[in-house]
Amino acid sequence: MFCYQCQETAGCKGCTISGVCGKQPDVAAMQDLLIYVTKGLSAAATQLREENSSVPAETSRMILTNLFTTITNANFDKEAIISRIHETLKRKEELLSSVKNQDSLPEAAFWNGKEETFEEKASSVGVLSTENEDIRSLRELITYGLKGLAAYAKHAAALGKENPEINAFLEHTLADVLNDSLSADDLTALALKTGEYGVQVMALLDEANTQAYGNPEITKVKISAGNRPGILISGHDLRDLEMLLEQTKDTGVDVYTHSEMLPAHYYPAFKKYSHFVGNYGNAWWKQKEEFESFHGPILMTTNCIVPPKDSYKDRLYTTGAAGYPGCPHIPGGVGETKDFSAIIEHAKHCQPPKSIEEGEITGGFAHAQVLALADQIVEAVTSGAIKKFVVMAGCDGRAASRNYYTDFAKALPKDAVILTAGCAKYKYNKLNLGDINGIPRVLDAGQCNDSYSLAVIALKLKEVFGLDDINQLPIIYNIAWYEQKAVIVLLALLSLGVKNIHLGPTLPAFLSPNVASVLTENFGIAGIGTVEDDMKLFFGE
Ligand code: FS2
Ligand code: SF4
Repeated sequence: MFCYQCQETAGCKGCTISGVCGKQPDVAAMQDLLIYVTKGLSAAATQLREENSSVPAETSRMILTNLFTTITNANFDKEAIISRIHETLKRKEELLSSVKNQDSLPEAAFWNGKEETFEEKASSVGVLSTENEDIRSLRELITYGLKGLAAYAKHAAALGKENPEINAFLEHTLADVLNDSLSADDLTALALKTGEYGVQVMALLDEANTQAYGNPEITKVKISAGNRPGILISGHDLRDLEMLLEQTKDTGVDVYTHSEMLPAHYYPAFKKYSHFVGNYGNAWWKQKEEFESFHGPILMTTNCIVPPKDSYKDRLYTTGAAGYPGCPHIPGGVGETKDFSAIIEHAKHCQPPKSIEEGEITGGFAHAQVLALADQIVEAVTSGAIKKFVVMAGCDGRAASRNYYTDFAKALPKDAVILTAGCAKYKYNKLNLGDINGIPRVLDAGQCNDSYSLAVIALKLKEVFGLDDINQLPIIYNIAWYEQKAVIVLLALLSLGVKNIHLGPTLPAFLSPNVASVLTENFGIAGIGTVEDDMKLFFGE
């Protein structure tokens, strides 16, 4: 196997024996093949569009789910991935039969094989099948960006928001990754174009979320546990949460959020559920301890799954693109109501969660809430009470080097405000960093996709202060990344013209030295140093 798509890749180079995330070589091989056949399906779909034929929405949804399935620690279930390969090949054959001009299609659009050939084929279509390291780097940068884009598009689709233009771009670009005639310059341009669509997809998801559930508002979320049995819901899918909350009403079972589901509490629509009691635990990587002490069933709606311990594996359920062998998967596509009755029954026979923390955390600072506070914020900036904003969005992870972000948050001058989104926040959202004239020093916009809100806020501030360039704002970008949704967020920020983003705790292994240089020269992308050095760099202190 060879995989280097996430920040935790072995030795900052690549996982070759097994994944640091727990992915085994046989699963890695099937993911490689799933990506390959999805590229083939995308090429056939793209050619059909070029011939002015329509592509069924179901095909685009299949492509989104396939990509999401291969995101870091989303799906470890080999059988489920194999069955997706079969379905994709079948769909591709159907599409191919309508394609008139097949001359320009890549080999992937024609390949088909029996299951016994899957492994052999997988060994020739993985990341290393592109020999030139710069072309490989750019192809993977684009592919990972598209995986993140697909995840967000899938969440929007679950709420009835689909944009055929975004799907067509995704499919066209995924097919282009196989196009040998594209030069490094062409691929660099395509990566930036992917970022533009990243902005669009995050806007689409923002619209889907806020139209369905209202605009996030300042909210205090309890982090202690109650005394009734509970279900813990993790991941990012708000539609799944809504269905679970509806089905758990009056059952005597409480619902808690975990990790990236925390921001659900900020939406007005979820506040009407009295059994939606709070958030349990921290970022994804602490789940081994926290799922054990939760005592009740856990529903993973997306990544990030850590291979479960036997002590709670029988309480782990998956849905959507997520999967783990031996753990029940709750089915349901766009527009369908999922049946969570098995999880609810399970919860009734479990002990209540053990409280592991006390108190509350505050969040809900997505764009509408921040813009409602705009006068207060502008006044604080003008008076000098707030001197800098520091965007610390992104992901958390298990590397000890990520303690940098806790130390960095603590070391910040008292007139700096952190803007955050994503699970990166768990490194500092319980530090009680105080407020500036009533404005909390940690403003949590929501999930990683709500980094869109941070961009909207920055663009608004640029307008209010009458600046020509977003980079003239007193904003520092110190972003933590882990998986491929962070890649689309990064490309989206680059497409908006944001410069000098610091990315840590390490730069992506998939950036070849030449591609990294291009990003440094054109966008000022850099890594992180020590907290002390970075304080001097950013604040001159
Ligand atoms: Fe965190 Fe994991 Fe949000 Fe990532 S919970 S690293 O999926 O997308 O962020
Ligand atoms: Fe390794 Fe990350 Fe790939 Fe898992 S997703 S195999 S940890 S590079």
